Amino acid sequence: MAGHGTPSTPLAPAENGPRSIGIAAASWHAQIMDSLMDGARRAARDAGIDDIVEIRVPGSFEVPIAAQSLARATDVVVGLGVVIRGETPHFEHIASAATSGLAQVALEESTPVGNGVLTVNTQEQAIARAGGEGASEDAGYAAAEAAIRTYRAIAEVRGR
Ligand code: RBF
Repeated sequence: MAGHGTPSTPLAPAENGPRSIGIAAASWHAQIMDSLMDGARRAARDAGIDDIVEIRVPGSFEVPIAAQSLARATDVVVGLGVVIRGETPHFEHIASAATSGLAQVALEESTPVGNGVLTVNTQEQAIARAGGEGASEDAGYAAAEAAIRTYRAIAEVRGR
């Protein structure tokens, strides 16, 4: 999956970029979460954003409410979580609450929100996508980058 459709120019500071970013992060699967958070912080740094506000919540189900709070205080938001099908009996409910909740926050708060909630079948898949050593994808970075690039794209139209 990684590589297809990903932005081709590296993320760098920009005039019209966001000045602040909120990271709303779940706590389940702590080590994988650490990698996702490192990725989101790295994207912020690459984009020249110093103002990083983080909220830690128990699970991915709670990520959207934290994202909403952050959307009222920061220019862009990224939601991070790991939901593993095999270990979560009500996987579909948590995964869809997190995903649709983040989409709802973006529209209701008019704030770009990146979706970095991994919904996977196994822990190995989550590790492969979380951007740690040997991972094929860097989902925390990619989600933060998406929010930052969306902010800039919208700013260009607003500046017309
Ligand atoms: N939250 C996650 O972020 N990832 C999970 O894989 C996950 N699995 C769960 C499995 C069970 C059986 C339960 C009860 C909760 C799980 N949660 C998980 C927590 C969920 O997102 C939420 O915090 C709780 O349901 C409380 O609202």
